[in-house]
Amino acid sequence: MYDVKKGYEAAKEFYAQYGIDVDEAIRIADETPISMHCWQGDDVGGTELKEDKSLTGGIQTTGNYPGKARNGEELRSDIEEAMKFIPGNLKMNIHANYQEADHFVDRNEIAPEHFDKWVDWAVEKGIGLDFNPTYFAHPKSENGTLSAADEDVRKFWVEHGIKCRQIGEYFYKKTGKPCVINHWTPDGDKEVPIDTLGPRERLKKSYDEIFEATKDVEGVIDGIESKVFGIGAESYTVGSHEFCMGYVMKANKDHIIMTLDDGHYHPTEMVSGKLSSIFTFADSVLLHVTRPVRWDSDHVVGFDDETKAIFEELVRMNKLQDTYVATDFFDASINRIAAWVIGLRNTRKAMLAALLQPNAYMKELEAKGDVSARLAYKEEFKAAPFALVWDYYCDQKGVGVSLDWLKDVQQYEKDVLSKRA
Ligand code: RNT
Ligand code: ZN
Repeated sequence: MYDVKKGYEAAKEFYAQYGIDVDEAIRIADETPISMHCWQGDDVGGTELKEDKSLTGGIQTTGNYPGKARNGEELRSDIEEAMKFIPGNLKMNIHANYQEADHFVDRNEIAPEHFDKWVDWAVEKGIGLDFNPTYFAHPKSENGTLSAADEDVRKFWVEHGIKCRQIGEYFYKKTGKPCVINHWTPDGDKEVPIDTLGPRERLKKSYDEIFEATKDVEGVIDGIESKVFGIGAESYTVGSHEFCMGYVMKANKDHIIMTLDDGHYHPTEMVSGKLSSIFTFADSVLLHVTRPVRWDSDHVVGFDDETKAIFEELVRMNKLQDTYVATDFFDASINRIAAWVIGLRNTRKAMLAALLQPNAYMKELEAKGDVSARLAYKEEFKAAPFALVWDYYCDQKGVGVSLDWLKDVQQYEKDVLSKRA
């Protein structure tokens, strides 16, 4: 191993030339919570006691890498293993289909106690819990959920949404940390329907009913997630971007915010390009950080241009502290723990990299109209000695410098994952 401390000292000097305080950047990146999604660990399968675990709703995991978690215990043990190598403040993000009742409980009947194993675990670790209604992978989700024309089906899912907000309040009360709930419905159509308005009016009505019935719950924030298309629903998505943005803005409630998933737009449309427009009208947003490859493929988050651009935008707008950052990817073709570690480390990396830029100075240059210097600075910093600061930070947190984590994850695979049928 190279001299990490020495590297950090050199980088600190480099950044100081541009008025950048490396330690302050580390502190902010370290304290900003990232909500780590549980569903990477078992390909979104969930722990409900039911036979058919097939994933529907137009999302898909591909790959059949051995060793996925088969129950809540295994999943939490895998999460703990991944967490050893992820620096900084984390929350745990679970889905309603990760309930652990000792018998089958349908989605409209879930209750706080069905999640007590997660709650006890989170409390013991001192971390917050976020939540997601599971409006998919269910026999009643085949012809729409919250927008269904069948009134019994629509009501069933409204009940599910209501239960989820009550459970969110329970998480808040138990952990002492607000619970961020994300509402995503897969509702859509393979062809453009003749009636495109009706389903949207019903989706609006359903959200209104969920929020009205639970208006007294405390400590819950609700993201409304839009999407452009899903597999099998290529032509029409009820909860489109315009629908969700319209809903959130019109609701005009502090707890109802937009969720932006960077896999949910046309391929040349970037979340980084949308954030300042949204922050013009809203106080906070929920981010689903993922990596779309040609479609909403939910590849493991990369330390790529768009991920970096998203965090640069947030830092430059001074909105990082007003953004709920959550990961959302599911790769079944590689070691699932490695997937978590790589994706979560990259998310944190992009955050730290954004903080290690001469943002204040570039703003000054821009205000003066010196656009040539602005570009020169922007480009120069792409090759700044960021990795030296990142390594030092990881060293300080004891999460493994560079690729130190890899051999431990491989060992865990040998000792634990490979023994699972
Ligand atoms: C689907 C959405 C949604 C899901 C999770 C599992 O396209 O991104 O957020 O990935 O709820
Ligand atoms: Zn998402």
